[in-house]
Amino acid sequence: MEKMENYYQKEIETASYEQIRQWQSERLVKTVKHVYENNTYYRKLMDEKGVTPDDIKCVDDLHKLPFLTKDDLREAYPYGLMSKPLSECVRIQSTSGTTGKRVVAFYTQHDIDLWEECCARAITAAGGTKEDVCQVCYGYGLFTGGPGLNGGSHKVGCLTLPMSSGNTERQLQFMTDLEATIICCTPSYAQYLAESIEEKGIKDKVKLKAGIFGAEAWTEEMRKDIEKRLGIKAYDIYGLTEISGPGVAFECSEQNGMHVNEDHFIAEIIDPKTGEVLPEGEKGELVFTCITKEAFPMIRYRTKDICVLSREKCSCGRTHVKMAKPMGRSDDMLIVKGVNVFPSQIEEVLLAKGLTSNYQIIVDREKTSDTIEVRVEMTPELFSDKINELSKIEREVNDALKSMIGISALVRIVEPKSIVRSEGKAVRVIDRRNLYNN
Ligand code: DLL
Repeated sequence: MEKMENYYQKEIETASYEQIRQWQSERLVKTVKHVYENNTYYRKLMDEKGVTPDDIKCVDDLHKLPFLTKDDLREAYPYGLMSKPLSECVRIQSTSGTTGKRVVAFYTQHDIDLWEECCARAITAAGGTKEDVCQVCYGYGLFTGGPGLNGGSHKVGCLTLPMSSGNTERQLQFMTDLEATIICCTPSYAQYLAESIEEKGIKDKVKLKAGIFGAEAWTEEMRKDIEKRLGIKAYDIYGLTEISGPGVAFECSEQNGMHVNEDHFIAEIIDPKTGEVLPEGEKGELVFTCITKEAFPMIRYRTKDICVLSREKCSCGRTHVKMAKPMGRSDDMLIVKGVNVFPSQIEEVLLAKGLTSNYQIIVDREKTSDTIEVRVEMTPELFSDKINELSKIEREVNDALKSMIGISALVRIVEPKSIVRSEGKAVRVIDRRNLYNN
């Protein structure tokens, strides 16, 4: 039987490759001209590189343009990268960053409408319709998660529960009393909610069918865990404040990579060291160019997310390029004892060994030697059964970590619930070495 796929904007989402390229070319030319004429910061970057809007005739010319980085945003803070007068902007959003200056993004009403449409595509791809009750527990306010999915949910016509993050008691009360069918939050908070539902013994009152999870890295193992415990389908959603917020890319029924909304954003993969554009299928840093935004169109913005793009045909019928789950960040990758370590690799080992994804990685330096400690919670069942065997399990995890990442870690299995839960993004890594000049 052919599966039924729902689209929010079918013609756009299933357009031919040629059509997408044509939109991209036309919109890129227009955006570059708009930015050059209205944004002195970016104009200077283009002048320095010796490129003018006339050099940009189609999407193949993209590589001629200079990159933008978070450092540029900091330098141009707060208004330097705006391409519309303040009087035409209606909103700002900002990153949750705790170091240095925050990133502030500006939106016209047109920018907000398009952003919300991107989120509506994601909700529809997860099976959302106007019959659904959509509980949004991403933070509302400066963070883009709440406002973006709230707007998308309105566009789809769902009854929207604008819960924001935190207050788990109240989340569960609304979830059960109003019979929420779709939930939007970070994957780590979804696991916390699942834990609380099990504790309260209210699983039979939960009517969820789908969840839209993003804003932080999560593994396939976490997906399986969340799907099983909440009895839902768990979909990934990706985005970043600089480019708009959630909905830059979203997962479809295939649940195997996220379609980039290519009518709004051009994706490239570059070698993070040389800046050279890499061919499809190669792993590198993800770079986005906004081609429909007015107030804050980032051109060739380096995300620092390490990723792979694929144009393989997708069974959902969508034609837009897919990005894999980000595999780490070119800037949050840990270098411990000279070895590159991604927290997601450690998580994979922990879950494969039957431990939970409630863990913390503590990196420190004793004299000149790096140390890495992995604290991880045991499941409640295993903890009581195996309390005498803890050191054996710790050794086993250590061995598995050694073969995965190539270095020894001090593994400490701790009591269930002893690692502080987050209501937003989980704090996975504590790097006490302070190797960066913040
Ligand atoms: O996290 C936007 C968002 C909100 C996305 C809600 C999805 C859902 P920022 O706070 O600016 O924006 O953080 C952006 O978070 O560069 C990635 O490193 C990471 N990230 C976002 N989504 C995912 C994901 C929002 N699905 C940064 N998987 C990005 C892995 C993600 N990492």
